[in-house]
Amino acid sequence: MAIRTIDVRERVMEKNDVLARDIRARLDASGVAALNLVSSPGSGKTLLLERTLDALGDELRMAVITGDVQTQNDAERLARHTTRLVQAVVTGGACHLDARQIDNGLEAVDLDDTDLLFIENVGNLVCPASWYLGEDAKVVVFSVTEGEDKPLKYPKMFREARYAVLNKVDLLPYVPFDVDQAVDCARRVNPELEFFFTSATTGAGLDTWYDFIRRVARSGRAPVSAPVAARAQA
Ligand SMILES: Nc1nc2c(ncn2[C@@H]2O[C@H](COP(=O)(O)OP(=O)(O)OP(=O)(O)O)[C@@H](O)[C@H]2O)c(=O)[nH]1
Ligand SMILES: [Mg+2]
Repeated sequence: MAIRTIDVRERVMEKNDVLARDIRARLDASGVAALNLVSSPGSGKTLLLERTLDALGDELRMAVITGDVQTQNDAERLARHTTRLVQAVVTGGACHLDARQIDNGLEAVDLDDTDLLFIENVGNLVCPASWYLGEDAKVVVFSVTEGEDKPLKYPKMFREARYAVLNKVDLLPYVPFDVDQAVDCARRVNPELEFFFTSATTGAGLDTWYDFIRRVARSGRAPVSAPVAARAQA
């Protein structure tokens, strides 16, 4: 008898990418840029978004979809910094967001009344790298307490990202962390990576980040990474 093997994972990913491209088309039609923030747990994604909503909420129309494995804590935190709806996705154990969840989240977002969509992915440096959500770009956030070699240990995430935020620079006097070495590790994996150096607590480096967010929101697009571009066009 012939044996038929089905690569379930591949099929699931294909289905995801089809839906993600549909999301991308809808975002494009409304001129909405989307940034997908990815990181290990606790690098500072939510605090960075809280600060961004505070700083730019009067000038830009920003929508947020935030994913967590179990709680809605991040959505509740973010909702205190915007008058707009913050969509919470509880993945119930899954270590990443997928396009279906973004599609559901967008049902409540008026894209014609939006300049920029932020997606805060589940804190995990592995799984979210494989999932295209229709974003313009992944922004990988990592912090000075995590070690310089994270890009080499989790290369897929740093390859998929177009932007890297090195956060918690306020802690540099207290931890042995070599910034040049970290940047070098990241650029060895992805020479295209554009860096921001921030402290979401003190505010250091945030003006440069805000200028970038303004540019992305006003142009309705952000330069994409090569892997994301390939998936968007497949
Ligand atoms: N010192 C310092 N602490 C920070 C900075 N940014 C975030 N934190 C702290 O780091 C902890 C985690 O921050 P979050 O913003 O919750 O991190 P996250 O990436 O959203 O975490 P998950 O959603 O669980 O993956 C909190 O206690 C923050 O106050 C920073 O720039 N400097
Ligand atoms: Mg968070």
